[in-house]
Amino acid sequence: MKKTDIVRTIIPVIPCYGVTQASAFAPSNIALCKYWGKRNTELNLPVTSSLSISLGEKGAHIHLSLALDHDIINLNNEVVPPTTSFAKRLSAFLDLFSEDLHFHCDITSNIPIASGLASSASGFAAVTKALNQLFNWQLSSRELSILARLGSGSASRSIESGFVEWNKGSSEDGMDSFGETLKTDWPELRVGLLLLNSQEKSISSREAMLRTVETSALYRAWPAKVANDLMELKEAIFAKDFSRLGQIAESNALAMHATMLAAWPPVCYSLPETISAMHTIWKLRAEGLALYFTQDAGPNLKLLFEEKDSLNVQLHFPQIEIIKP
Ligand code: 2P0
Repeated sequence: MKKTDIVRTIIPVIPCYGVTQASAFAPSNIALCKYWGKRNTELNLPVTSSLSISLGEKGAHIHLSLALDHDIINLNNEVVPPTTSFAKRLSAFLDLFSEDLHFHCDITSNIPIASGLASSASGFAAVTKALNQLFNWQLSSRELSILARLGSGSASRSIESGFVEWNKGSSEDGMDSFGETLKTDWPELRVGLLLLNSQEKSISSREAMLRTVETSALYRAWPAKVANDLMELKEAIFAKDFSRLGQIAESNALAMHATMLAAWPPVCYSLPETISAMHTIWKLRAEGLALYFTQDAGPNLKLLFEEKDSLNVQLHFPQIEIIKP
């Protein structure tokens, strides 16, 4: 099954013009229980479900209009050369909706690009929302999440906000694999972006995921770990049990990185400064500070804590950017 089959299922008439330009915003999201591994690489269908928290006003704003003869992509007011992998992926995504049309995409991300958060998730989700307006498709959040997933898996969790669970689904066409908000909030929760290194990553998460699934003996244990973490994480969220949430999120991230270390060739996103920050966090926690971390496909950490500890956390990590999700 191809991506275009799914697009045709969701959008029967292509294209139907709405307005001549459209704007949309989608938040970035941080997974507390990670998506790592696909059962279908064409449709970005995951092996496991995952759960994230969206980052409030941090994310991608997009302005979309029709262009004459080729796609024009600007990121933070700079032209993205069409030969870059980001431009190629975005153009391929736009082509799913109409090969005859071209688009002018102005993307503004208000999150540090080097943090690994200005990534594909909020970008593809925002583009999907803007297309929905431009062509007046009037799609539901579920349909938008399925379409955004075709651009990037984690984008399925950036259509809605708050705590979002991406249910892996089981159908072959992935029509039951989309993100949905949990009906609860947690105003005291804080995420701190800890930028440790802004070098470009040595291997894309897409490639690293594939390699892990294919070669890592530890990956066999991953689906059971996720199923258990996901269940406990939801209990912790509904019970507002912060230390339980922190513990599960940190353990889940470390287990994901362990599966990558066991891949061949090994994938190691951590740098010396990453490990050093982990030890500082563990030391502070042993001294009584309720501080946890999660790590994605890069060397930077995202700290998890509650509002009441913000000053204390900032004292130990003056460079963090604190986000109220
Ligand atoms: C996540 N990551 O759950 C995990 C944790 C990175 C580490 O989703 O190939 O850019 O486009 O589906 O969504 C990053 O992978 O990959 C990711 P594709 P994506 O947030």
